[in-house]
Formats: sequence, C-alpha cells, structure tokens
Amino acid sequence: MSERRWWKEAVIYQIYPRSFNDSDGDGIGDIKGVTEKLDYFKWLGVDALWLSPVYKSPNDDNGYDISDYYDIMDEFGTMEDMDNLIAEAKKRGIKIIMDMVFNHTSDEHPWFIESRKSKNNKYRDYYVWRDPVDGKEPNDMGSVFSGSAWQFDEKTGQYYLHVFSKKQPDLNWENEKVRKDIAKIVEFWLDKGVEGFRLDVIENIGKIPDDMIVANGPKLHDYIHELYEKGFDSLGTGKDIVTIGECWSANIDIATQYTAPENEELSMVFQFEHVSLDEQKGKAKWDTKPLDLLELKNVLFKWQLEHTKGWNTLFWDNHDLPRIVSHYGNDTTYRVESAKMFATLLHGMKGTPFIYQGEEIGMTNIKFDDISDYRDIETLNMYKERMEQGYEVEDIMKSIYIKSRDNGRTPMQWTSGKNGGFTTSNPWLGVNPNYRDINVESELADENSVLHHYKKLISLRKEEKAFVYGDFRPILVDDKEIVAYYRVYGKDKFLVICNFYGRDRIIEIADFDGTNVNVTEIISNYCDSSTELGKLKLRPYESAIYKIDSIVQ
Ligand code: TEU
Repeated sequence: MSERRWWKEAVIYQIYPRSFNDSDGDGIGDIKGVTEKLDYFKWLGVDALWLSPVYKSPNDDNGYDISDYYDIMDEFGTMEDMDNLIAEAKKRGIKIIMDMVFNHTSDEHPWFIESRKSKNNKYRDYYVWRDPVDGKEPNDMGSVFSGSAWQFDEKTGQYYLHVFSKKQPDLNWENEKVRKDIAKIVEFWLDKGVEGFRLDVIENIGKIPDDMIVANGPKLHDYIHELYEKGFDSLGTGKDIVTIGECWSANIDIATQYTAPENEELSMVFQFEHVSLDEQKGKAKWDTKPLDLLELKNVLFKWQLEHTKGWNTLFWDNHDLPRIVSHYGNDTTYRVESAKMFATLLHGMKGTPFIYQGEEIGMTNIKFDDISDYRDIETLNMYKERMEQGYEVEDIMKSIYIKSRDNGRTPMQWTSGKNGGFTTSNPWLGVNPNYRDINVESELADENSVLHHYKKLISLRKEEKAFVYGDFRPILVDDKEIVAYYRVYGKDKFLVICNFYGRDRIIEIADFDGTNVNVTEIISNYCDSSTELGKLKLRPYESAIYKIDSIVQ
C-alpha cells in the first residue's frame, strides 16, 4: 500500500486569479477577491488552493511571464494581501500552493534587462543566447505560441531563446547561479507559509537548444533533485509540502522517475494524455478529431494500473484547457448530468483530484463572435498565423471554439446579477452569457446541482479511504459507452459506473445478482436511480457509485 500523505488524501482547487473574483471593481480578479471566498472553499471541502501566478508581471501571458518573484502584480493587490490570504486560509485549514514559473521569466525581469545589455554582462548567461547562423535563427526550434523560438536582439547581435512568447525568455539552467537564485525564491515562499508549488513546464528546464531538445533533457532530473534538496525536501525540513510538475510529455516511465519517492523529486505530475485525445498526432492542437471513448478508457486505466510507483494527478480542466462538459461531454441538453458524470468518474479514481474554478458548477466553453474579444496570446498568435497562411476565418474560429485557452478563462459565474457577480465594471474578458442560469448562487440553493454533487464527492473521499488508497479494478473495458471500475480496500468495495453518452443502457453486473451481496447506492447524478436484480439501467450520462458489501452467511 502506498505511504499515507496529506496530499494524497486532499482535493485541490485551482484558481485563475484574474478571472476569479474582482474585489475592487477594476474588471480584474484579485487576491482580496480570493480571500473573500475562503468560506466557500471551506463549505465545499477542498484542502488546498493552487493559485495561478500572482507575481509582478507585464501580463503578456497573464502572469506566466514574471518580472519579480518577490512581489505581487499591481492589479492583484499587495504582498500584505497575499500574507493575509495565507493566514486566513490557514485559519480554515486550507493550504496555499503557489504556481512557480522557473523555465522562463518576463523580458522585463531585471535579470533579462541586464542580460541583454552586453555579451559580458554578469547576467548574460542567465538566458540562452546564440549567434545567428547564415544571418538567420540558430535553428528551426518553434515557439509554442507560433513562429520561431529565437528572437534577434539588435543590441548585441545575438538571438535569445523563448519557447513561449518573445516576452518569456528561457532561463539557462546550466548556469549554477540561476539554480541558486531559483532556490532562494522557493525558500522565500516557504518562509511565508505556503505549502506547495505547482511547477510550470518544469520538464523544459533541462533543454538542449542546440540539439533542439526542449522537454526531458539529460540533466532535468538532476536539477529537480537539486531543488528537492534545497527546498522541496519537505519532510526533511519539517514542512510537509506538495510539489506538482507540469509535464506535457511525461509517459509512465518519465512520470515514475519524477514521482517515485526514492528518487526525491516531486510529489506528482500533471500529464495530459487523457485531455489531448481529440488532437491528431503530429498536428497542431487546433486540428482536432472526435474523441474515441475506448482510447480515453485505455489511457485512464493505463495510468491507474501502471503508474504505481508514483502518485497520479486527476483532472479534466485547467486554465489552458477547454471546459470538460463542452470538450468531451454535452453542454446543452445534458449539461448537468454530464458535468456530474465527469466528476464522478474522476473523483472515484486513484490520485489527487484537482478542480478548476467553475468546473464545480459545470461552466461551459465560450463562443465570442469576433477575434477581438479574445485575450489569450496563444489564440491570438495562431489566428494571425493562420490568417496569413490563408485559412478561412470560419475554420479558425471553429477551432478556437473547441480549443482556445480563453474557454477556461472567462470570469467565474457567482450570481445571476450583472457580469455574473464577478465585477462591477467591465470584465477583462467577457463573461459567458449563460451566467444567468449557471452560477454559484443558484447552485448553492439547489441540492441537486453540479456544485452539491462535487461537495458530496469531496466528502466521500474524506470518509472512505478506499477512494484514496484502494486498488483500482476496471471492468467492462471493451464497452464503447460505459466507464466502470471497482475500488477495493480491505473489506470495502465500491463500484463506480458511468454512462458516457446520451443513450439508455442496461448493464449486467455480477455483483448485482442479489445473492451474496448488499448493494447500496452512495451517490448518483439522477435523484431516482433504481436497480433491478442483476441489471443496472443507466440513462443518458447516468453515473453512480455503489457500495458492495458481502453478506456473511
Ligand atoms: O503551459 C505550458 C504549455 O505548454 C501550454 O502553453 C500548452 O502547450 C498550451 O496551453 C496548450 O494549448 C504553462 C502554463 O500552464 C500556461 O498557461 C503558460 O502559458 C505556459 O506554461 C508558459 O508559461
């Protein structure tokens, strides 16, 4: 059995502060806005809040371009607000997890301002500089946000590397001074009382640009282990923190390397195989294909069954992804049922569940008519690039509606009032007009809402350790419409069963034959679910968890 740790038993809630709650009426969410909602989290039962970056930033990539790791973005408030949030959260038993962007900084960070001044500046080697080759970029490395990953800098006649935007120059981790300065940042935030870090694209820090290697470079794990020794070794220091790496290209072996406890690296990693199954291999994320449920089951079950030496993260949504009800589910007729089905499927599995703001009320993707209403740099750069390449506007917008990161970034819908209660002025990004029907206020008042369903699932994990530490045993693996599995822990046995589509199904389950077992429904997304002997009838998107007790003769 895996060792007990608080972060295995926790449910973590991700906040994208810009879109969460605006306390001062400037149209942008802020830290005080998060503090105002702490009692909401307490009610919901989440254990920790992961805050997307709140540090000083010119916001080319909404805070993922940091210009000062030791200070707070003006629009979000002050360090005093941050200290207050940490203290108020602690009073309620809620931990704060900071998002750390260590692969790159902003080009407005003092290190880069210095670095670009001259070739012999003492910060030159904090970043990756290369000479032109035949008067052009050093090689063909591309940026995740379109175009080349190299930017020419007139002043010194060299190119610098930026795997993301031009305003996000990559740090050079081969430089020991960089690593020391990063460790200091970790220490500073640990001293403030935060209890974990989410590490942005940490897989990129071992990059070898000359060989066009970005993720999983040869020294990656040495660097992470070094950080572990200098700060993440939470048990050693008595600070029992959690570390979560964002690792897009992790397979099971790589994830194991990061998370097997004896390797002393990270607590867990985000891998994205299950949420990228609508993408075509070798093509841009914008060129999608329909989801094949068997493929999804295969991926989910593989991580459950084979990633056993380390710990899994469980998530559907984040600030880079479309909303799950729109992405893989049904965001019209069966929005409520499918949102609950995804929640049940996920929270029943083994790993730490992450809830992204708004997921708990079943928020959906957005369709703005005009590109000028979008704010995400990745979306805007892709639009420009594809327009230049001659794509039809209609086709570009279609892929934006499916995959744009702004789908997950529209403001949190709190009430049916103006701007969904997010702000009193103009929101920085449009509120989804469906806030009149989909909002926290109305879901709090409705026992059958998606929100109450999340609350029940969170408390179920607290009550039944089978969901945390129990074995995972999939069934009906070849069924093209149903996802089902058992969680077994000592004498405790639970069945999680989900109808993934809008068609009625009748399923035969041996455990339901009524002879040697008592079957009790623990949670369901229909209020009147019923089972017949030996048969389980599942309506559209119906999902449920049953407790199965053997009858001792
Ligand atoms: O994301 C890493 C990353 O690779 C994403 O940009 C991803 O490829 C893309 O969103 C898929 O559409 C992290 C952050 O989560 C993201 O918000 C930042 O933009 C990025 O790093 C750069 O810091």
